[in-house]
Amino acid sequence: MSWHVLGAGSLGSLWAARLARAGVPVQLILRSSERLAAYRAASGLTLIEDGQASVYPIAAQLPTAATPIRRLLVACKAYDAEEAVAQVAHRLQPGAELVLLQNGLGAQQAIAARWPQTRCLFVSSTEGAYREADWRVVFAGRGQNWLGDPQGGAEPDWLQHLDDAGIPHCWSPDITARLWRKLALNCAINPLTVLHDCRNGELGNHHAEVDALCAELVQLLQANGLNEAATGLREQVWQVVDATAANYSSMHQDVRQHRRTEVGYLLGHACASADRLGLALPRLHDLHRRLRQHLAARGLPQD
Ligand code: NAD
Ligand code: KPL
Repeated sequence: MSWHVLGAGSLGSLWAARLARAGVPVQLILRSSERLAAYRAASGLTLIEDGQASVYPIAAQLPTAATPIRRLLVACKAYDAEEAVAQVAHRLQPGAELVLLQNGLGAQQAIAARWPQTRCLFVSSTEGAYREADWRVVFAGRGQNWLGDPQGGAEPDWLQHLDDAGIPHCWSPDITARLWRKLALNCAINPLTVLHDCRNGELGNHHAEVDALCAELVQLLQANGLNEAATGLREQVWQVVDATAANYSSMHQDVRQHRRTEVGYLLGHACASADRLGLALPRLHDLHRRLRQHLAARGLPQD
């Protein structure tokens, strides 16, 4: 059975190239005939690993193609994911599997609720990739992919494809908690690096601010019934800050390159969840307000 990959950006290309070279059938779904023509002119996807470039002439099609979809890897940004799935929804077979690669939370739940006849699996990835140019992706950081079924279903047998393709993966029995923990880490680190215009390591100069955010994020996780995900959050935040001290966070890079951020699915999701639970988290709300102001001042979307 073919994998359809929706979103031939950084992570979508990284997954597609590795699956294709392992002999797993893959089809890319590109958003327009212009993009399809440009892709065909480039003769395929180029993946650069350890400085070595290889071209993968993976088949590509439009959302309007006639073939049915049974397994769809959704590799768009969180803010594009639902609309992108809507464009191929008429092709989804009953019981089709959607593998959702989005960071943060909110997009995955919206997709699962809108297409209840599908099985949605969520992924939390710490692999790193970026687009050097159209159809050229650099594999920038080895990591892990945690996959899980938020409904508690069993591991799919196609995890074997990921083994064959050398895509690191681990089945997570509580993927939603894992995504919440990553969201909390991102909320404690990323917005402050944007507002202070600093590398992760420089957050050491704002220790009290980070600690206070961690305390509210722990309250939020606990209020969501995620006691385990709340445990040791502050310590892990400082570990990540140390381990990535020289790096700029992904949100900082987005803002610097004038790209839309995924704030609505990180801090926005956290604040909306607190509001729904009637939980007062003034520092998190203040951070969200300051970040949105910062984005608006630069002409970037606030959600
Ligand atoms: P990206 O911007 O590089 O790629 C997204 C792709 O989706 C783009 O090529 C875009 O054109 C395409 N797209 C958007 N709408 C579409 C549509 N309607 N039809 C077809 N294609 C469409 O994004 P990315 O960096 O690969 O990130 C994807 C998700 O993975 C994000 O939620 C991100 O936070 C998460 N993530 C990324 C990395 C990374 O290193 N890049 C690491 C971990 C998690
Ligand atoms: O995931 C990250 C990001 O930059 O998005 C880290 C490195 C954990 C910082 O929050």
